[in-house]
Amino acid sequence: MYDIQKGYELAKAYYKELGIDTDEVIRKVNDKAISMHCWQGDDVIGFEKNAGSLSGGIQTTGNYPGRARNAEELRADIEEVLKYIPGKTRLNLHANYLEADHAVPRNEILPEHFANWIDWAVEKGIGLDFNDTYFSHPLSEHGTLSAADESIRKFWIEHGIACRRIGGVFAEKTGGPCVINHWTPDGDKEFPIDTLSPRLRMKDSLDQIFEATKDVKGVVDGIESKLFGIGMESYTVGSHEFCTSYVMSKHCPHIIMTLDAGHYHPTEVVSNKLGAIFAFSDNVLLHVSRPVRWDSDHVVAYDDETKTIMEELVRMNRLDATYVATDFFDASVNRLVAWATGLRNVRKAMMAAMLQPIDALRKVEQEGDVSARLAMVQEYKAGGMLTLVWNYYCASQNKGEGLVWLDAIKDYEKKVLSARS
Ligand code: RNT
Ligand code: ZN
Repeated sequence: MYDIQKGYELAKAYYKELGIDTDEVIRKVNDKAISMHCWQGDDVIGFEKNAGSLSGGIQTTGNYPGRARNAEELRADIEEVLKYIPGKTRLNLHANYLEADHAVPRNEILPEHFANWIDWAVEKGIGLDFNDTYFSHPLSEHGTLSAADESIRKFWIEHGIACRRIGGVFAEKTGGPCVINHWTPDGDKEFPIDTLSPRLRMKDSLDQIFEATKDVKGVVDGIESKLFGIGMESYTVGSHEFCTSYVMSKHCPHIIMTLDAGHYHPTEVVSNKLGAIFAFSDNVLLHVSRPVRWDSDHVVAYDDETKTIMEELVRMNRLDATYVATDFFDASVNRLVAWATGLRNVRKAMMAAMLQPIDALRKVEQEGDVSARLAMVQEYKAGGMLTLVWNYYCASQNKGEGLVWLDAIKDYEKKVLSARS
């Protein structure tokens, strides 16, 4: 490896000329929390005693050996992968990752079913976020919060209520806030005759959940929209317009929009929406993901969209106002490599956004010098000396510069993962 310290000094001098303090950038990048999704570790299966197969229009493909089969294995994998993910990392749990020695109906889940997760998170100093699980369940096949069958809808309202109560305990025990994401797969393969009634029911269900849990403290609620799911290609109850309208109509600081990078038309991008949403909302929850032709939940790449999302947030000065969470599931590669690659990419994109002379760019724009704006934006696109700063940052955090971490995870695969059937 080249001299990392020397490389950093050179980069520091380069960025200083652009008016950028790299030490300050590193501090900011390191302090920004990213909520790492637990479900990359076991292909979104979870640990319910009566767990069925994954449903709800989402799919995990691949059967790479070494999947975590229980919560202990998942926690061990998370501990391992966190060694190679620099910066503040939270853990994002789904309701179906509960631990109990018997099958627990989803509307009866309690904080005690997450006691091991809470103890572990407190011990490690990791913040916990949460998700209701409205999929992979026999009662979710004909709608959940929008179900026409009132007893089924009630069941899922009770699930939502139970989840907000659990989130409140997460916040209290781990020093919140706990961000809960509310996503329902409800939809239809064909275009329905009645597109309004399911939405009125969904609206009422969400209202009931919030009303019944208004005493819960420390919870932030993201409402996640979607364009379509597999098997529900024609109609989604929780569409972008529905969720945007719901959030905006509530005028409630803790109810915010969740924007998943994979949930829009192929030419529609989240980076292009953020500015409009921040004109009306103080906070946003991001699901950083990567769609390939459809909402395929590929591992987050260091691609234009991930970089542009971070650029937008940094330039608008809204990164702190954004809850950043990852959401992808790839079972075709080593699951820890997938996690580390995706999480490192998110943080690297943040760093890249901060290593640009934003004040100078803003100045030429304000002066109306559109030619200089064009030339400057292109000049800094190549990334300057990003890798030199990134490697120094990873090395100084002892999180593996370059690809050092890859060998370490391969070693874990040999020693631990390969022993799993
Ligand atoms: C599905 C949504 C949702 C899920 C997780 C597992 O399309 O993106 O966020 O990925 O709840
Ligand atoms: Zn998502």
